[in-house]
Amino acid sequence: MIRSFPVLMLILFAGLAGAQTVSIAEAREDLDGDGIPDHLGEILTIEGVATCEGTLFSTTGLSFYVQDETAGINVYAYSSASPGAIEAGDEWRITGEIKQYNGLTEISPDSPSDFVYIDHPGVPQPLQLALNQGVSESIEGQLLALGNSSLSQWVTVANDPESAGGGYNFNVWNGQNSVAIRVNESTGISVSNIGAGTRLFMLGIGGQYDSEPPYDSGYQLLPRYQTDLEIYQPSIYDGFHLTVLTDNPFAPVLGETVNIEYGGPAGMRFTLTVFDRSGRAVTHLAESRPAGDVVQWNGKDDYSKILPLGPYLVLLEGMDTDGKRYTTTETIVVAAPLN
Ligand SMILES: [Ca+2]
Ligand SMILES: [Ca+2]
Repeated sequence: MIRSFPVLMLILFAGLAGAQTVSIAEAREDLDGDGIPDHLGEILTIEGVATCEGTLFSTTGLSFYVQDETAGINVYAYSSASPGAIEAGDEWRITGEIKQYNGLTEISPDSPSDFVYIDHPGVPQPLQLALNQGVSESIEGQLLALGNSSLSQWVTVANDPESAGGGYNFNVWNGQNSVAIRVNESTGISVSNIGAGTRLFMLGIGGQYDSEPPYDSGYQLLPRYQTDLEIYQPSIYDGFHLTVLTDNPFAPVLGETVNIEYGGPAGMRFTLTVFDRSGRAVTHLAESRPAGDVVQWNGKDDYSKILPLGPYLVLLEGMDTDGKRYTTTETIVVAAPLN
């Protein structure tokens, strides 16, 4: 009897404290991998820093994102649950039901008392996406940087923004990976100066809109502010050209890569293909892309196999706005490591 008393007290205190406080990664977890949060329908408490204002992604209530060191999550609530102004950089303790909306994991408070202000540590540094990396489940809900200004590694807009359901959609090329961008009208961001070929450094929150199980696609980047779309105008020679920027020969077996720059006049579309000595196309580095770019080639073919040693021909084809075709080539040698 005596020994059980502290246990009973603990249970009582846990009850008084309300829902269990968990890390955001734990609130989001999907250990059985079915694409549905394991804690769906449960009431949990998290603590996180807001990466935008509380109403930024909603015209009627609250929709914003918070993150801790483990992960990020969407906070979604009716305006009746709002505790007042929520500023970017505020840290809050938030209690709510774990929900999912088109693949997006949410925590949904239902009264102002579900929010407890903690502090104002400021907006955390964005997570830098690597070249060729896209948005994925583990980084959904987090503030992300796409394109790296310190490396002059921009992303290129693939198509003109299209108006769709309260916002605009377009895609950008991050190296070989096409990333969907969703500009929500509620943010007030204008896309009038964005078009196919615009080069950008971007910030935004990892989002998802996928209407069908298993909710493993439809990832998007959600810019928050006009300044999250930083237009970059590098001084690239605008004559039709193809240049190998890094060491050639290179040794892919050592993890070496080669950077290839191409470009030409405004409006031209570019296709960049690597051929082996027998004239077989082994990899496609760019297909009808707008605007010049720098691509990184890892010496692998389209099936991610490292190619045999030897010379390879890189062919750049440009198609101008009148349908006139231009071509030029460079030779790149896949080599063995020196020893
Ligand atoms: Ca699950
Ligand atoms: Ca998701």
